[in-house]
Order: sequence, then C-alpha cells, then structure tokens
Amino acid sequence: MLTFHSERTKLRQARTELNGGELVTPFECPERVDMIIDRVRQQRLGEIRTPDEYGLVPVLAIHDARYVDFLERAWDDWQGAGLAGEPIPAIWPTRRLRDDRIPDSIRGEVGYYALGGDTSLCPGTFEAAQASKDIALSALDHVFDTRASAFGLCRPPGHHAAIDQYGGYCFFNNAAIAAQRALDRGAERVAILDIDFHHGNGTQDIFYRRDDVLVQSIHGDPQHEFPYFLGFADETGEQAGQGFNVNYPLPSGTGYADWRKPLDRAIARLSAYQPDLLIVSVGVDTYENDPISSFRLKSEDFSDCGRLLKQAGLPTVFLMEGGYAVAEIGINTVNLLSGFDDA
Ligand code: OKP
Ligand code: ZN
Repeated sequence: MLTFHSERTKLRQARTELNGGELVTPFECPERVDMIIDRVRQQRLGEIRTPDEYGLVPVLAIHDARYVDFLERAWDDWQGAGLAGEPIPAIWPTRRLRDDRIPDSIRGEVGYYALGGDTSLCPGTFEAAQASKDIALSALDHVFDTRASAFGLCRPPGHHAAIDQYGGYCFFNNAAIAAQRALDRGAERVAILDIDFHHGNGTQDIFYRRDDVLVQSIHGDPQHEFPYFLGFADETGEQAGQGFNVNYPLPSGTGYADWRKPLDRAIARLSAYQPDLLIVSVGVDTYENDPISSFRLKSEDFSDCGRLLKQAGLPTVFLMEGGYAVAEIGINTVNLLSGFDDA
C-alpha cells in the first residue's frame, strides 16, 4: 500500500495542552509521524510519496471562510495583543450565552471557534493543517484514479473539526475534505468509518443532513469520554440524512472481542450502502496502553481489524487520526494497514 507523507506536518510544535488543570506537553506530538513512517519503511509497507498541493479551495468546500481566515492569523493576533502563552480559550459561547455574534478581539475569537480548551494554537499550525489535508486529498485522488487503496499519514488529525470549530487536536476535517472531493469528482456515495477511540463529532456534524456520505463511528461512550456532547446511539441523521449516521458507543475497558462486534455491523451496513469508496478514519488510541483512552485492543488486534476491513471489498483511503502511545503507534498503525494488504 502507498503512503502519503510530508515533513510539513511536523511544523505544528505546540508546547501546551490544558490537561487536568495543568499545561502539559501535547499528547498529539510530531514524533507520532516519525514513529509511523519509520515502521512503514521497516516493514516495507510500500512506496512513500509526497502529497500534491491543493490550496484552500477544497478546504472551503467544507469549512467556513471566516474560520479559515481566523486560523491563519490567530497566532499573530495573539502575539500582537501582547499575550505570552499559546492561544487557549477561557470563555465559550456555551448555554445561556449568545452564539450568533463573533467577537472582534482575539481572546473572544479563540473562544468562539474552539470546541474545547485542550488544543492550543502555535506558529506552524496552519501550515501543518494544510499539509495534512493535502495528504488526505492526494491519498483520495490515488484511490479514486487507481481503485487501489492508500494510506494518508495525516497530522494534525481532523475528525473533531467542524465547519467553523477546531479542538480535540483537529483544525481541518481531512476525512470530510477528502469525501467531498470524491463526490466532486463524480462519486455518487462515499462512506466514512471512524475507528478512532473518540467520537468524530466534526465529521458527524458536517454530513448530518446528507445522504451522500454514510458516517459510522465506533468509540468510547460520550457519557464519560471526550467529546462528551455528541456521539450517542440515538443520533441517526436528520432530513435527507436520516439513517445515514450510525454511532456505536462502547463502555470503558472494551477489548477486541467486544469491539469487533460493532465493526462487523458497520461493515454489513457498508455493504448495504454500496459506496464508491470507503474512507477509514484510523485512530490507534483504542490500544490498551494509550495514555488518554480506555479500550484494551492489543497490537495483534489491529492486524485482524485490517483483515476484516478488507472484507468490505471497497477501494479504501486510510487517513490517520489519533493514537498517543508513541512507542507503539507505528507498530499498531502498520499492523492495521498490513492486515488489510495481506488479507
Ligand atoms: C483526539 B483524537 C487529555 C484529554 C483529552 C482531547 C482528546 C482529543 C483526541 N488532555 N483531550 O480523537 O484522537
Ligand atoms: Zn482519538
């Protein structure tokens, strides 16, 4: 399988993440990319290619223009306001406040556009986010053109990013941007399957009223896991999209035997939908030793998961999302991809 990779994804080198009331070094770090690409080389998964550049047009097919402009200038504006740390919001337009007005000062804007306080902004974030979507689009185009599958080593991840919101380490929704490109290139139906530990709230929200993208997600129950406020089983889509969103929340401590049951159901639902192609939002934070997640998948389970995904029989674009056990992230990710390839 071909891998798309860019060193530019490492231009985001944030220093701070708000975690348990402390500022810590972010879990979502550039070393994640190095570990995965090292393993791709070591295991000879296949050729590694640099992505093409697509500019902002495909981003603006999904995201709000003012949001994109905000991300581009946020660091400079924060610096210009004389603020010392990295941009992290301290107030949001939550319940009992208005969310129909956008502030014109940077602290207010950061609160308006952030979905959480976990993800700081820093110089290089915008460039890395652009590289990440270029990787997703290059992988999509390769799969669209050849019907062979591909891996996009995206970073930062994308599935928490909504039309005009960043957070959960995500800025541009790479999977959504790729899905839209497939439709714009003539696909009639696209399916997204999100196997990251966390619910892909951004992806769900973007396609919630549409029937041209089937969105399925297997994740830690939001009743007690991030992002807490979306990802429940009763969220099935609205209007034309009714029935085209499927959530499979699972309890803490879920191991592979119970995790693969919803995977089987998701693959069955995929077959019924008959999409032109499948985009898998790959998170390996379902791993038993992940520092911020609570499932118990073992490294060999990712190989079996890849094998099962092959059964869907679809041209498949794998796009990287989460996974924070840095020492094992390469092994787990490449196990999944090789499991698919070797099936
Ligand atoms: C991004 B992806 C640790 C608490 C969790 C947000 C988790 C984002 C996960 N500070 N913070 O879905 O892997
Ligand atoms: Zn995750």
